[in-house]
Parts: sequence; structure tokens; C-alpha cells
Amino acid sequence: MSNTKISTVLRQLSQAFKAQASTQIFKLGLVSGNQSGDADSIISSITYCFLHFKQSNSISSSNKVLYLPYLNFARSELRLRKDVLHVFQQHEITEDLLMFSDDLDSIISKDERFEDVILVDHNVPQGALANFMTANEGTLQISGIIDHHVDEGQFLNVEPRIIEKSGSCVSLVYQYFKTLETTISKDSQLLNFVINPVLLDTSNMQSRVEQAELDLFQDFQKTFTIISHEADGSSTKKLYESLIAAKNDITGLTFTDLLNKDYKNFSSLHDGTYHFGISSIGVPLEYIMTTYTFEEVTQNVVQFIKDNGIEFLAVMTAFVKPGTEDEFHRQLAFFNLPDKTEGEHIISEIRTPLSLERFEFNSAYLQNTVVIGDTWNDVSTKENVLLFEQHHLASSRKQVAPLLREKVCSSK
Ligand SMILES: [Mn+2]
Repeated sequence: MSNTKISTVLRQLSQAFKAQASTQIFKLGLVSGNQSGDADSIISSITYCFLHFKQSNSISSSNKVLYLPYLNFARSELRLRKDVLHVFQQHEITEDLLMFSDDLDSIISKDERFEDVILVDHNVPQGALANFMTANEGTLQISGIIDHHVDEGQFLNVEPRIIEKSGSCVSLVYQYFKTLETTISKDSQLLNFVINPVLLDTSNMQSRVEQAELDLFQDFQKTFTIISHEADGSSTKKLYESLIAAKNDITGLTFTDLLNKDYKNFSSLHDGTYHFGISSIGVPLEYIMTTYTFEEVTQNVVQFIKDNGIEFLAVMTAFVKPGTEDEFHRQLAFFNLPDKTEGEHIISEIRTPLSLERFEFNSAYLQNTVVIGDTWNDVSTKENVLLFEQHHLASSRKQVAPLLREKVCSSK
């Protein structure tokens, strides 16, 4: 297999889909990333489409399906994901080569060639895609899954159906195609692309590393050595740091933008109609409190809760203390918890497993000296906002969400 550029393949896919003449030849499919649309999700989707196209190109098949990358959020929200834009820039990937939730009704519902959906980085349709599939029953079928979240036990007969523990989903996508075509392990451009979410999700191969990441990383290092002849142990450190810097660059973003960057909706296990949301962000609460006023934040949150049809919002922060190599922290904030009793009940249930401690402002979490907005001063007395340090660092949203799903409403 020649090392065709990813953007070239995406362009070919996009042209093939736009060409009406191909109506009889191709079926079309989507490879959907999850609702939060982080780098792992987006790059998994593109990687799947790229490798599937290259692989199916070498097989003569009349029943060919062309898979297009579908990102399960609005096109206008891509600008919030600066780490992804950073990677896109290096690989000359532009947003016109991708489909977004805006395209579901305007394009996909009107084009009969669309049949299949492969889910990557989740295993049950979410958000806009789930709503579309419910409203247009029978239009799209789930035909494959590659994921690293908890298996929700649906679509048991699809192929592939790979749901495994791994640091990032993209390494499972890579592994799957590598078992079909081993030469992809020599594609330096591909490896330079897929390494990005792996580094982001494993904190530069420091945590959550599983076999899939080890294999991919080894392939990356091999091709990297071939390219530069200068590779050393720190070769990914600069790359990782530039990704983190891009990811945490919130200049020009409103607080709502920040909430939207990596957001997921959940429902209570006891009552599926009770919804809440969790936004993950990469900067400390201190940063929020020195960037936005209390009024701005609470007003944005009220609107956000309304727009997403949720009862309350949790915000999880995860960051490395500035100026340190690896002093990792997590914080957990609740906005608009249900009435006082229910709120207290939820907190008492999760306090121990997550090792929560009341939040204390820590100026060491800030890179520059900034004046704290007055309005945040007595935040601990405000009933609709609860802030905590989360000392149980191993609990990311993957653990916190199921815990909350189990605990909310369980007192009723
Ligand atoms: Mn993922």
C-alpha cells in the first residue's frame, strides 16, 4: 500500500459522495465519533474511513461501502477543539471534508445511499445521531463498533464489534486494520496522525496505557527513527506539550464554549427520564474563576441546562499543575443540583468513592498572577454551586458518570 495522504483520501471520499453518477455503485456509510467529540473520537473516525478506503480499494467489490467521517456535534463547534485543529493543520485536513450533526437532516436524510453507521469511541448512538435515528427509523443501521467504554450490550451481531479496555479508541482502530493489513505499521504519516490522541489520552504514555497503545507506540517509534534518525526518549514530549497547550487554549472562548468543548449527557439508571450532563475541561476551577465572573458563569450555566434539557450540570477539571511535570489534579463542580435534600444525598453518596474535599482556591494553579473576581469570593455559601477537589485521581468521567447515574434519584 502506498502512503497516500489522509487528506487526499478524505477528498476522494468527499468527491465520490458528491458525485451523483456513483449512485448505483457505492453505498455510503458514516463512521461516527461520540457526542463529546474529543480528539480521540474525531481521529478514530477519520482513521477508520481512511484505512477502510485504502483497504477496500485493493479489493474489487461491487458492494463497496464508502465510509465518511461523521462528527456528532455542530460544525460551528469544531473551532472549540484547538488540539484537533492543531493536528488538522499538520495533516491539511479541512472541515469541508467532514460531516457534522448539521448534515443529518440537510444531506444524509435526503441521500438514499446512506445506510451504515460504524460507532467509534462509544457503543450506543448518542446525541444528535441518536435523535436522528429515532426520528428516521430504519434509515441508518449500526453495522460496526470499535470502542473502549463500558459495553452497553447492544448491537451484538455487528462486525467488527470490538469493545476493549484501552487508553484511546484510536489504538483499537489501528490494531483492527493492522490485523487486516500489516503494512500500515510502516505508514509514518498515519502514525504521526494516530499518535496524537494516544499521547493526549495516556498523558504521554504515563497512564492508562494498554497493549494496544504499546503496540502503536512501538510502530510510531520505529517509523519516527527512520524519518529523523534523531529520535530519543523525549521525542513525544514536545509533541504532547504542544497538544496540551492547544487543548487548553481557551482564549476567545465564552464559558458556554468551554462547557461545549467536551460535553456528555447522561440519564439516571433509576429513572431514564432524569437527565444530567458532565463537561470535562482541562483547566483548573481557579482559571475559570479568574477568567469569567460568577454572574457570567451562572447565567451561561442556566442557559446551558435549558438548552440541553438536563436537571443539573457537573464540571470535571483535570490538569497538571503549571510548572510541574506530573502533579496531576482533578476537581468536580456541581451547578444547579436538585433541591437541597436530594443534592446532599448525591454528594454524601459520592464523597467517599471520589475522595471529595471542599474546594479551596489555590493560586499555585494559575500561571500568572490574576485578581480574583469579587463575585466568586463567597462561592461556598451559594446553594446552587458546589465545588470540590477530587482526590481520587483514577476516576475520570468514565467512572464518575456511571456512579452518578446510579446515585441520582435513588433516594426517591
Ligand atoms: Mn476515547
